[in-house]
Amino acid sequence: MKLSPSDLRLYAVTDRRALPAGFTLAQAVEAALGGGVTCLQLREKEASAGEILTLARTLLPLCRTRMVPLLINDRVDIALAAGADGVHLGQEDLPLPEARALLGPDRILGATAHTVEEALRAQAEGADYLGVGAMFPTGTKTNTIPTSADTLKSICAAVSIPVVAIGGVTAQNLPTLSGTGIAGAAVVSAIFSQSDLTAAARTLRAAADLAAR
Ligand code: 3NM
Repeated sequence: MKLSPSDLRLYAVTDRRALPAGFTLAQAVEAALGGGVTCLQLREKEASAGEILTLARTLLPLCRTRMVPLLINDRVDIALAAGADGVHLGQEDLPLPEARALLGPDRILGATAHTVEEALRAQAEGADYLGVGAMFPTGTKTNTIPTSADTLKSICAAVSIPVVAIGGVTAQNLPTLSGTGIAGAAVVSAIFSQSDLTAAARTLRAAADLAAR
């Protein structure tokens, strides 16, 4: 699946620890997809490789039904084994050139960047899109690097690949990022910790449609 910028409009990143009681991840993802999520990243930091593979194989048909790309956090090997659409890699993960060589030209390669320099390097090394953050305070990830809307705007202007904002994004604060040039927003808790995931995704999708270029 080749990435189009509109696929990044509302990018949901999973975290089973955030789910309301009684939800399986598959149920939560199905509900979120129903609210207009356009891209899904499987990010389960405490799961084993085998568990992540099983989850990926469970989520892939749900995503395929809606033509939503499924990306795997950190693990090129699991993405390939599951037949997922690609990966998202941080600055500490497998270097992008090696990841691109393993993935081939057609799978999606996403990278995290915090500066214009990192963004340009990631683009040169084969990234299809960038995640930039943390834009707002977040309790979901520790050791985030606070990133300003000005830096986000500079990164969007410097690269030709699409950029998504991540970190503490909500439907309330997303409008403050309009005009930065983002293709969309990536969220964990603003969807996956909500009791009505479909409604939460729908509200965020409307905000993302307004804030994206
Ligand atoms: N990456 P929430 S912040 C996975 O700054 C991730 O690179 C970040 O979760 C970064 O939407 C983050 O609940 C967590 O704030 C985002």
